[in-house]
Amino acid sequence: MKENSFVSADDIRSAFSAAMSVMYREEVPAYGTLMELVAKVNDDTLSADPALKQRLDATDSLDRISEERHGAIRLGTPAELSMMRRVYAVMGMYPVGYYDLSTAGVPVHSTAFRPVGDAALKRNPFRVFTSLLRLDLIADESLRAESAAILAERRIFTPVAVELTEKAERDGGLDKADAERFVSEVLETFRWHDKANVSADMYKRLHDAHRLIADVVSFKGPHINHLTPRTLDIDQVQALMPEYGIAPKAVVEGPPTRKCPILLRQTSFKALEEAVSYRDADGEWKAGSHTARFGEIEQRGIALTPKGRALYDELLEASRKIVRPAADGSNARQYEAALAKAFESFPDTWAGIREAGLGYFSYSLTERGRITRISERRDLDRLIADGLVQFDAIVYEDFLPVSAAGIFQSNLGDGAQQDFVASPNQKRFEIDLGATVLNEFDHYAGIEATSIESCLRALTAAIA
Ligand code: OOG
Ligand code: NI
Repeated sequence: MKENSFVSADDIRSAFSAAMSVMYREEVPAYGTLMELVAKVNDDTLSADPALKQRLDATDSLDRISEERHGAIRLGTPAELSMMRRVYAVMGMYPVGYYDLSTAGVPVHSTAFRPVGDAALKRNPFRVFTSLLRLDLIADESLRAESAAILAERRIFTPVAVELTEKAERDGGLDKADAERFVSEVLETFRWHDKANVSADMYKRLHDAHRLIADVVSFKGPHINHLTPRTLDIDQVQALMPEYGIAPKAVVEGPPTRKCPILLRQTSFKALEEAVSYRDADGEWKAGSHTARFGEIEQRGIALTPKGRALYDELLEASRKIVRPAADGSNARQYEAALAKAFESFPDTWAGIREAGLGYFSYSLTERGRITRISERRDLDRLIADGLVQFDAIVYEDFLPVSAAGIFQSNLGDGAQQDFVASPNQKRFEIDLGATVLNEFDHYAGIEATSIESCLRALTAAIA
């Protein structure tokens, strides 16, 4: 088969993300309502700010601004994780970052499968935050063994999805017909099943051990548990949710509102209680309920260097020492105030963030730089001061463990929080994954270094 008859991985990812959006809106109508609200707030924000509109028009695709940026699933076994990695690869999504959620009382560790190149991100940035259940953190040995046995029995991929993944690996891609089949077969893995795999008794035991264990072990597959469109004004969407009949989580996760946004801010509406049935030993179906699925929104800012990230972590920690956000929202205002206060010491101009070495920037030639040649390489600061080079923030495309924990917690029910001993195990995760994860800091540093190098090269190039 000729290579040029293959559909690009970016196009397969786009088709997949669109199909998932349609499916999830049907499955969770409140998510459709959230999408409407996001589209409205984005429209309002753009009409009120023509400069923003112009900037986004030049750098992003305005017509796709309100589309999904990410989703999340939770897997049960190493075999599921490694097969999932191969499936995502067909869509140009690769594991970036390692997140240990055990410290936050959630027995999983995770990575984000995402497009990595600039062009791929622009075409469609859809990512899936993918967690693997850690049965090793469950104290009850017999429950652990029973869970493992239940998980070993299930098949979360359709035979055709596996076959097409192998075909894509063998041939280097999929043609149009296969790509379409691939998308609809892979979608099956993410579908909701309201008939549990387990009895009501077993569900209760799993649920009592940890709600997340029940969510992973009790069902036929790793249903998508949320999707997340991009909003241009997260505070506004958070404030308007109740008017639209959806209940927001108590606080927005991440940094406070700022002039120069950093990292990632996110919030969600609380997971809904949904009807499910359990299969009892006598084959009878018994009615019950399960709470797992929700809708989320995100707003992204600049990627921070290790130094910037350390400062972020320190300030977040400091503000949480003053006010820890209560699940019922009763101290949300105090928390916001403490957060804003703590972050006063984080520079809030792009130049200030750059000078302090807190963020990653992409450098390019100014108009003057493009028509200027210099005889030898100069210091970057000097080139900026001379008006030859300009800098733009590199957007953070990854996740934040404390925020992710907050999202997990508020959607697992606001009740008792459980403690595990912190036990990050990236080595184990990578063995189970069958690959190493890309270090996100190295990645951003590489983008920055490449942009500097190409400015210097162009400025010192011989004049043609
Ligand atoms: C994933 C939670 C993490 C985020 O946006 O930080 C996440 C989950 O609940 O499975 O999606
Ligand atoms: Ni999320």
